[in-house]
Amino acid sequence: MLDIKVAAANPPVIRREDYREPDWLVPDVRLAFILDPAKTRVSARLSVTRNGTHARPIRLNGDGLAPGAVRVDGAPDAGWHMDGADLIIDLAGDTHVIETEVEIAPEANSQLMGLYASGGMLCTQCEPEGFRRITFFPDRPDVLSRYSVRMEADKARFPVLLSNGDLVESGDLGEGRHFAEWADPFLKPTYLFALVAADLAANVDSFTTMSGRSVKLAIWVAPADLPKTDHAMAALKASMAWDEHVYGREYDLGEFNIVAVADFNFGAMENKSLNIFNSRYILADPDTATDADFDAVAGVVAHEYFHNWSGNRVTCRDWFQLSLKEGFTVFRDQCFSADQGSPAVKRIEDVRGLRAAQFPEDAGPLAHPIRPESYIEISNFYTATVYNKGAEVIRMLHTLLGAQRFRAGSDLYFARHDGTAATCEDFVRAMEEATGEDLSQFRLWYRQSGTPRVKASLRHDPASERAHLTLEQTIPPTPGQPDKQPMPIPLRIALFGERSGGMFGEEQLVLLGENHREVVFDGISERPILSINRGFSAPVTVDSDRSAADLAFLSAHDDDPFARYEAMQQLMVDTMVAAISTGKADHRPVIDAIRRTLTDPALDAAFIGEAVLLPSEAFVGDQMLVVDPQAIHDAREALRHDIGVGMEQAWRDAYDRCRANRFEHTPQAKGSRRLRTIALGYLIASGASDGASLAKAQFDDADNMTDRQGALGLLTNIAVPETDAALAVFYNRYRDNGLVLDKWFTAQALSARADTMDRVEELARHPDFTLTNPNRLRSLVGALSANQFIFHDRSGRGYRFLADMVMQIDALNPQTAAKLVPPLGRWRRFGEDRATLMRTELERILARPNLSKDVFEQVSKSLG
Ligand code: B3K
Ligand code: ZN
Repeated sequence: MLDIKVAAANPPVIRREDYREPDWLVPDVRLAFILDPAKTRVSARLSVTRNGTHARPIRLNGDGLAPGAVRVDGAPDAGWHMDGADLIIDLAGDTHVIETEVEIAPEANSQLMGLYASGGMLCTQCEPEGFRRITFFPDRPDVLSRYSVRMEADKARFPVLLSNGDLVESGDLGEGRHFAEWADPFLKPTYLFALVAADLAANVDSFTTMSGRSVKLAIWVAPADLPKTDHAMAALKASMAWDEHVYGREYDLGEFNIVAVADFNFGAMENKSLNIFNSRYILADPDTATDADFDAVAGVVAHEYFHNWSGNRVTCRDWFQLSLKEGFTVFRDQCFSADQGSPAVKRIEDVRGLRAAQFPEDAGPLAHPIRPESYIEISNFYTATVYNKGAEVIRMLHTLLGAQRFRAGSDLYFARHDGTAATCEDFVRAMEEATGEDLSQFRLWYRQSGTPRVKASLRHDPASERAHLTLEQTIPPTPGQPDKQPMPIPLRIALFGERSGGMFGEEQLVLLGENHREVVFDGISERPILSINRGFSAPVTVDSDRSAADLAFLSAHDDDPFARYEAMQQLMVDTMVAAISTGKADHRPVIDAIRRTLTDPALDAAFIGEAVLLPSEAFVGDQMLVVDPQAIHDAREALRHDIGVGMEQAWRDAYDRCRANRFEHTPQAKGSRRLRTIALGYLIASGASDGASLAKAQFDDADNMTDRQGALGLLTNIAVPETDAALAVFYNRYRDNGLVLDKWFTAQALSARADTMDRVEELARHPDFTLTNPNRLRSLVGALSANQFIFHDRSGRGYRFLADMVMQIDALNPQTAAKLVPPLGRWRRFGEDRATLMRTELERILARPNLSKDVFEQVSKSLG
């Protein structure tokens, strides 16, 4: 395969407003693959039709392809030429048949886009623009085709040949070769095409749909991994039932295949009826996967399955509409997971994720609306904003319309746009028309970037028994958007009586649609305490004038579990920020609130675990004007120490209470495991002399990965002899399991120990470290940049390390390299010394010749 490098100097900018319908459509395509890792021959037969009245030629996108043969209606001397990497053909009539042949080398494909080799198998990844690395085609999501695919391969090496749709025929070809032919009856864009040639075994099961059809389900993995696929299979069946029950959506083909691969740029891919997964989101058993891993497997399996309707049956017109399928599908998978387990804990986890990944994006140089206006490289826009803020926007619609009316809207959307490529506007319009609601102002959520801030202050007038709530919204300027219009912000609000502890009346849904609004509450007979943005009803930051005592009150009395958690978080953040800015720390209110939560018999362990956990150092940094990583670390450690010392016995009791003899995969047992390691963390923070030995004992005795990894994480954070012993045991036990070895790298990269940077640099030279496996890269490089205290060390070593990595990885895999850039782009949030060091590294990257457009876009925008 030719490797055509895009000159990064001036890559073109693609704009949403420039959208134009495709000039040519491809209703039918036949692909034939003669598969071989070193040299695969791809023959394509495209039936094309002119779209509208125009005289323009057809543009078939290519990336690194050289046309071997080009025929039009069977004639070999067609008039064609190359325009850059694309093949252009002049066509006289309105319908033609184009045939092309190319050769590609999957084993040389280090980008993991297109057809590539991973662990001895061949597989594809086409979203967003990988199909053009396989064959010449109008590679855009609004060209929908019916596919038939023929594969030929060596039978011993690749006994399993899969593609989209139904298997039509298969058989032997002699000389150790065989073939398979697949046909997909559903129209689909290129990005949903997939094939797999592999030597794998399947966990096979079936699901009977609501109309009584039986669907064959298969999860394909290496034979030794089969026992680790039961959880994914159960999640798949539960997702299929859930989508029928909650959205009325039934699966539409006779089979559904999932294939797990070790080298994958992200989580998984929803190719029609042939999902391809990063193996970390399929394989799970108690010995190798934590409870969080189990949940992630179920969540991603559900997400990809739900795409069959929100993404595949109705796809995106262009890549600016990405949130149409991603935001909606994340919302769907979040609701599914909430229904399967604890809705309160799921909501807390999702909001924590949003705040950790999306809020900083919205506050930095890469901020963009959930429907971006322009891009250089679309792969850079698979972001927390498009996915997670996108999901919050759909959730707000759900809140505003109510479940029933939302369902009427989604029914209309699916009915109206089935089999087509749609837009975000189509979705909003369907919601509007099905419910009669005017969503004009709501559309601003699609256009404006930045996290709105809502200032809330409550005034009580005892004489009139009235409370006045003043709400003000501001939306900070973001790149390209200096001024903002007020957005409609749905806020679930309640007032509690300080003395009685009870709620006044019912919770209200207040829509803040203007810059300033006043809400009056009558019959407020005692001093009220404000509970606002309950359930995190809007993705905003609330500034309120609630005192530590008010927050402590809510943390004990609020009936909304999210609000209760939130009050505790706010109390903790306020305490740390006050300690940093005044130099004086009053830890008492936090300790008292934690004690009350820990010993409240009405609360379950999973919720308690979330509530008593301190916000991360990064989150505290996000609340400050200038991030001072050292001061934040010191303040948080001091608070952790005092919580540990002040409640040592309570932590010991909780630790003992949560001890189990045997692993069970139940919500209760899971909650206990979570709380147990958190309790142990506080015991260690207290400086208790037996902390390290308790952790080592937990590590040694664990019969599951949650306890083992929990203990390892605590031990790697402290300088004790037990640390290296545990790391060595862990390494030797799991050295042949890539996914678990990732945990070993991550635990060390997340450590707060002074020698962490030395270790990370050493680990980058470890024989098990590789630049070609994205999971391994993220486990070391991604984890380091999430470690605020170490990454932002004054020396700039962390920045230099990251920049070196980005440059090395870019030469192999631009998409994954570009994903590592954003932490350096946060330089404006830090003091001058750090900002200069970070900028220097960004400039060093930018100066590198042959930079991909992926990294160019991230770095140039980060420099601003
Ligand atoms: N749709 C894919 C993501 C593709 C990312 C390409 N850079 C997985 C998902 O969101 O379900
Ligand atoms: Zn998705």
